[in-house]
Amino acid sequence: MTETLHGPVHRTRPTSSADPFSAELLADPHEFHEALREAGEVVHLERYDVDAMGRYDTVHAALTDWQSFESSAGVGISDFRREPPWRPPSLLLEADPPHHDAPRAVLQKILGPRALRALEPQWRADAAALVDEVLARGTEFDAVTELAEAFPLRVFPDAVGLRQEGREHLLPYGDHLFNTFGPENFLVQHGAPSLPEHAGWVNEQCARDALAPTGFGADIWAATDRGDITEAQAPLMVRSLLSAGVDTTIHALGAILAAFARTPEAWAALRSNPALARVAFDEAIRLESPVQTFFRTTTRDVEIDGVRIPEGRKILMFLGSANRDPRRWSDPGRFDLHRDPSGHVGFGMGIHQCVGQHVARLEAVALLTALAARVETIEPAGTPTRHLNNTLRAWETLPVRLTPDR
Ligand code: OVM
Repeated sequence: MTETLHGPVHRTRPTSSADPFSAELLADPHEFHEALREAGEVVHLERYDVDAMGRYDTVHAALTDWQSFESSAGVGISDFRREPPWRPPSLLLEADPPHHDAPRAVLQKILGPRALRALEPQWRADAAALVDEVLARGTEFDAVTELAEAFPLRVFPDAVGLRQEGREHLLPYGDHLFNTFGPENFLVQHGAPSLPEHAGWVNEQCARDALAPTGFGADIWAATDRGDITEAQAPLMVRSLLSAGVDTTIHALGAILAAFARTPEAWAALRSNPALARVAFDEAIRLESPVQTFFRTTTRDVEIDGVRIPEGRKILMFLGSANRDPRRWSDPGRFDLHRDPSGHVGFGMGIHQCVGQHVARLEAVALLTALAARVETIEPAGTPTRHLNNTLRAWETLPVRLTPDR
């Protein structure tokens, strides 16, 4: 910003008439992301009268400044200060300190690396069993249903302690929830009629007596006995697991499998060094950013690159664009197991950074290790199709052909 005798000079921010929630841009966002990054640090999206950030440094800085860019007004386009939220706000995602801190600390422990070590042997065995079953049925199949969905659905609901009946509600609930962070477009309208049955089932599973005596759900309720959280908070925290823990990991696995299918040299590298599974997971999250966007809301007038953003503005953070910003990443569109993807914002950054990422990473490592031990090559067996969602980058189908080890 330049000071003059008349006071500060503010630049007007660049504008865009694009609709990032249109079918066209959801299916293929990369050119739009590039235009957004080139236009400037902050770009006005005329269509929704919100501001947007697409560069890595800008997105990273805003995500780590929760005092200026709050989550409590909702991380979707809807401003909770003006419109009532469609469900009680999440105590984690849609909260800020101080309210955010106790639920966060409790979940961080329950979902942390130390706690997950107890689950790891079983999850690795489950992954091996799944891969054996899939290969016994044939070598050409849809990797979305047979692997990316099948594995999380095999291990995660059990780990939470959910009953068997009704688990089919999990995916449509999550899909609709992630649509509702965007505008009320064709995707939200399509999902709205069946929402009550899915949300009804999900909410019922959050009660203490609906959950198994052991598992993540029971662990959350045990925290009420210690007084770490209240009994009113527990069901909403279980709801967070069921909201954020299913679709996200499924689409992350889809992203990984798609990346390997189109990058045979990466599969060969993983085969000769299975320890690359961890970096492959984070590199695929960077490359595909299963969660593409979240909003923040300014709590004060902020100035970025000479542009003043008033208090109370919704800012759309393009995580997927930041994760492919050539200012930060060399050859960003390449799936490269020899780069260091750490620092990607695919899990967010700062106090809200994904509390379930160790769960997701363990699921991915277990599945990839099981596949790498049994499968020589993985290749496309047809054209994959996109599943459109206002927030998630997802595959609808991912036809693959595997060559099993002889
Ligand atoms: C929650 C929640 C829901 C959706 C996503 C998310 C990515 C959290 O209910 O806490 O984080």
